[in-house]
Amino acid sequence: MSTGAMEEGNQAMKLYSHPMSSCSRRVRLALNLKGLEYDCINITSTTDPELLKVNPMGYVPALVDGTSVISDSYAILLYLEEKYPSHSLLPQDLTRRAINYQVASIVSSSIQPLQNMTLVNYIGEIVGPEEKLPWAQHHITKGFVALEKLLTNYASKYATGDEIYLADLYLAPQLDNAINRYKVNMTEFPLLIKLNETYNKLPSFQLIMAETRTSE
Ligand SMILES: N[C@@H](CCC(=O)N[C@@H](CS)C(=O)NCC(=O)O)C(=O)O
Repeated sequence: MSTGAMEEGNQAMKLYSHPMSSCSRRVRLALNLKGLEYDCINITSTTDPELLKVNPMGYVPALVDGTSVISDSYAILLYLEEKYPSHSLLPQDLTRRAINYQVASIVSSSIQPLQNMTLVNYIGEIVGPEEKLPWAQHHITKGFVALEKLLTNYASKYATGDEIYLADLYLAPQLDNAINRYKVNMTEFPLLIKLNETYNKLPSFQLIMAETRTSE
């Protein structure tokens, strides 16, 4: 049990989540890394009234921490970082910090929304089911080309150094989606493959990724 979580009137935080959601997994990885206890509420419908109360968009994740109700993984991660600074998600160096923001932004704005299952299924309906996979692969590959280049100058053990930072929390679930769900050809991305192998060896990451698999 983390001391931080206990400060809020002894109430563990609540995370509205789904095991297959890469956006939820980012937040779960951060909560684990920071050693914060939380109750995970698995949502099965985006019209669930309980979810709509905490996020009118009907998306996961959403976090309830005492009286604070926050949705959108980026807002949640920054909130957690400021409220519970132990195991910082951001490096001290300002350039490396900015690279973490950039990776987060590429994944959350230019990759994940374009391979979200709702959108991919919609593409299948309006264009044809055979277009679903090529659509997702195209958009993921475009983002990965940029990430592979960007991280060449910054990666070490992890994406931007020898510690796990925000960029890793965005990359790990996105790589998992790309490789295991959308069968993206990764031959152009040796650095991303190496990072993925590193994430897969981390017990806390393994646990969260394994839950994705068992819910499919
Ligand atoms: N920008 C939001 C995106 C949230 C989002 O797209 N969540 C997905 C799961 S990763 C979802 O709830 N999808 C359900 C749907 O598209 O109806 C975030 O980072 O939290």
